[in-house]
Amino acid sequence: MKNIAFTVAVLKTRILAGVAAGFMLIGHASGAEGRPDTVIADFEGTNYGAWTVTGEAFGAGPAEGTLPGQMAVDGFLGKRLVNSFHKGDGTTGQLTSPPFKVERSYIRFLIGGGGFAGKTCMNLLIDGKMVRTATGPNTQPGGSEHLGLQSWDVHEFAGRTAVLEIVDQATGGWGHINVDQIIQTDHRLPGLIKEATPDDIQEAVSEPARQEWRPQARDAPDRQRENRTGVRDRVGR
Ligand SMILES: [Ca+2]
Repeated sequence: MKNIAFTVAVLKTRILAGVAAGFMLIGHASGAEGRPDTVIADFEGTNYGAWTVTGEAFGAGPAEGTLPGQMAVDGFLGKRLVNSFHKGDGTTGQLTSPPFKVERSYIRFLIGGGGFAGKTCMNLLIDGKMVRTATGPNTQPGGSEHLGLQSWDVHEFAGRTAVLEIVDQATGGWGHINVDQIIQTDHRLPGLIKEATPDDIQEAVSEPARQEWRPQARDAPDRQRENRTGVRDRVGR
């Protein structure tokens, strides 16, 4: 009996470890009512659709990845992304979304490029007033063109009409912004596991791993291997 109890204890430990690993992997941390995510923009079209564009920096439509003279861009989803490096860092401009209704607790997106507040950024406006902003990670020479996940808690704006602005008003080094895959979701970002409750873990276990929030390297198997080991291509052109 003792051996059986010991075996059960080991199994429980292993199951819990597996649950924790799976939980971190799929990042289901909200415990919300399970409303499906909605896509605000995936920037897969050849033009910006209902978004309005000003200036030269954003080009005529989403870029197919890296632009001439730019370090290799990765971390975006699909084939295209917003990339304001058209004609280099010296150009400026702005992309503005059509109005949309805030209908989930979080707005989540991929962002990279310059890290200059107010100058290389994406802003959320409610009634014309900026209520959230985000930048890329880079303010110094070097760095990386990798897009990373960021998220805003917007539950306090539920039901309100919002507008997104993607801004490039910087002209020096890292004077550009990259954005992709903007969604509304009830799920918190992966990485907030410390806030998980037992209900969250149960939810994570009861649902299959979701694929849509694993930004993939674009195509090349060797690039995917690099991503798995955390090494990024930092070679300039
Ligand atoms: Ca995309």
